[in-house]
Amino acid sequence: SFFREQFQQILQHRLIHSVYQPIVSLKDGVIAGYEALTRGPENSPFQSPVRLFEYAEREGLLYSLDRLARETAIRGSFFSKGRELLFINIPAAILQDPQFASGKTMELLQARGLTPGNVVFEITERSSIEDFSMAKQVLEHYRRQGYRIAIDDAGAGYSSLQAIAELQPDFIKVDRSLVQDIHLHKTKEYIMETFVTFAKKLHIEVIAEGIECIEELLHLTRMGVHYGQGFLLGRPGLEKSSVDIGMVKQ
Ligand code: G
Ligand code: G
Ligand code: MN
Ligand code: NA
Repeated sequence: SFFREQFQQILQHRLIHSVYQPIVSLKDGVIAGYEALTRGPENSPFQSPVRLFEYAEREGLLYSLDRLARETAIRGSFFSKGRELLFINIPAAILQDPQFASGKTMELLQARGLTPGNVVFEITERSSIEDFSMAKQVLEHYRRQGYRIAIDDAGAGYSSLQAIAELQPDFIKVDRSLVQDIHLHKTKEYIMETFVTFAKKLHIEVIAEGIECIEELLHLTRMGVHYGQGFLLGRPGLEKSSVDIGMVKQ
């Protein structure tokens, strides 16, 4: 079919690229790293990563797309210093496979002057993990190699705090539905506070996603949230960002 052909072309000719969105320290505005976000060919039905990954999963091609996306993310990455982090989304289904090969990941990292310590794998909380103990084992395997782990979209899915704690993440990325207008909704504030307190005790760092306005930024900073991401701080793009938190806050 048309879709199958388009998708095969994408895999075969590597017709995807990554855009990068900054993740910023709310203390001082320093960019801690970038999240890589996959984009398909412009004006194709597969421009959106959601469409790409949904189709790949349905057609049994998730591994191929995931590998290509990770390689593309690393190849296109730019770092000013060796300490910046590259956040890469990993489909939940991949965590069910102990053989989940890192492919050429290590070589590609080295070519960029990076190590696994520079990479954070984002595991979404939205789709519930089928075999939790398997997911834990796979993540443990990654951790031993030096990669870091973030729970993505936290607060939007079905995981309990206990499940999150068991996965021993380095970061919790709180979903943008809880960030949007947080200054106007006490319930969102209480949930965020819970994440901050919980994370502090377990030495996990909190990233607030989807910050779009100053009021949200100020509120989150006052609450002691460590990092922020969102259109206010920087849109996904092809170039390094610069953020002046002082300017933003005035
Ligand atoms: O960038 P955008 O808002 O279109 O992303 C939509 C969704 O697609 C997000 O949930 C994001 O995590 C996911 N996504 C983007 N890039 C990748 C990728 O390379 N791999 C995976 N698994 N998901 C991605
Ligand atoms: O599921 P995940 O958190 O990986 O989704 C990341 C996506 O969220 C990115 O593709 C990006 O386009 C989108 N995003 C990033 N910042 C904002 C924001 O401030 N507002 C909205 N609406 N979307 C955002
Ligand atoms: Mn993400
Ligand atoms: Na997210």
